[in-house]
Amino acid sequence: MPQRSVVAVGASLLVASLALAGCGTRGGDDDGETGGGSSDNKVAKIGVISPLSQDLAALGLGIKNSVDLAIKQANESNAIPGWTLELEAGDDQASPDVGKNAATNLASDAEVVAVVGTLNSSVAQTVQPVLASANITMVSPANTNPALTQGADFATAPERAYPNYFRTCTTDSIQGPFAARYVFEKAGIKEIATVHDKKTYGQGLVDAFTQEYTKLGGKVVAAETINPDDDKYDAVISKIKPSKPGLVYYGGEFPQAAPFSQQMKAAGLNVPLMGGDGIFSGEYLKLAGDNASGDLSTSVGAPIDSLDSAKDFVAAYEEAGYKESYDAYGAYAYDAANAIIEALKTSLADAETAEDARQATVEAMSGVSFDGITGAVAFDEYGDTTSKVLTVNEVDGEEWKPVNTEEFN
Ligand code: ABU
Repeated sequence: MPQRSVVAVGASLLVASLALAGCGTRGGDDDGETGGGSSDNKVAKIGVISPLSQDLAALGLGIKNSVDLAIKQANESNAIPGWTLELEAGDDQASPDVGKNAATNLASDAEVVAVVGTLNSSVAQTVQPVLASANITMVSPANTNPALTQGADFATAPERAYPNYFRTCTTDSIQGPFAARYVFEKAGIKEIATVHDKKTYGQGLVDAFTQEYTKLGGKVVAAETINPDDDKYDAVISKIKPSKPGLVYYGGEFPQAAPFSQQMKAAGLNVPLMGGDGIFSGEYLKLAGDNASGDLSTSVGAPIDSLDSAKDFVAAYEEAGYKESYDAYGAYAYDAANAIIEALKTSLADAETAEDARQATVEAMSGVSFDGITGAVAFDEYGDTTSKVLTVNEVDGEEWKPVNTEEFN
């Protein structure tokens, strides 16, 4: 689970063997990590689009590192004979415009056949059409807004939005109600306030939570928004406080949620802040401070460190010596990369070039099905994961402690 400390780093035999495997290959990604494989091989690149800088970099770097690990392991095992896979990472800075440029750059590289990303649903909205028009497969480990797969009318008339888009995380149509049921039924909190950051993810998550919570009989006593560029929230907190909510449900990410929680408590609004997977990061713990104990988040899937299936990934990630934690989405990014690699085993088999294999990769993705480290990896008719497991986590001192893991029905 995300903790305050970064995953331990260290030199290792694995890294040494990977470095040897990389001798004689061309390239590697732009930060000098090697791809492995044979020098006679053709090259196919898997792109990453995620925030590698700015305030969501902790999550974005965990995604990039985990894809890097999957690529290195595939090359080491010669998973696709005749081909060497390389990573090409683009920094979207969590900005839709920057993300669109990163997608355009990757699409113009004929060796790019698929992309893992994005982190932010709002960034996915600008990246999806660019990659779709280039027939490049896109697999997000983190986007949870339902419209990305099922279209704007996802609640009433779902329709596949893009044939090339898939995700290994569940959606907010499940995450919001899952959180609402926990708050109303398990925590017994019958009156809450909501706050969101007006972004695609935050607003959609609060809408999904509110719909289920009120259906259950809960009352929303205040509904406010913040500006994500602000860092002082006193005005919003003073509007919420007199309504005496038992919890504040926050839609958005940790860089704003953590100071919001801290400022709530400082203003005497001593109730838990609860958010979605966008606050489930070790960075939340660092930023929210000592009074965050009791705050809650949901996260997609079961806790990674509780899964036997993820033990080898956790060990290999630590062995590889990445500076940053795999954090909330690393395991899902690793499964996303391996889903792409499974599809590439089919699409690259008879391809002359990576570009030739783009459309065949999109088509092969629908048939991908394997036991990933997060559970079964497969996609439904919209490109959504078939997994509906989520976890509620509670801040307990210096860590997020899982308190309830369940499959959503
Ligand atoms: N799923 C949480 C953060 C990423 C997003 O915008 O969907």
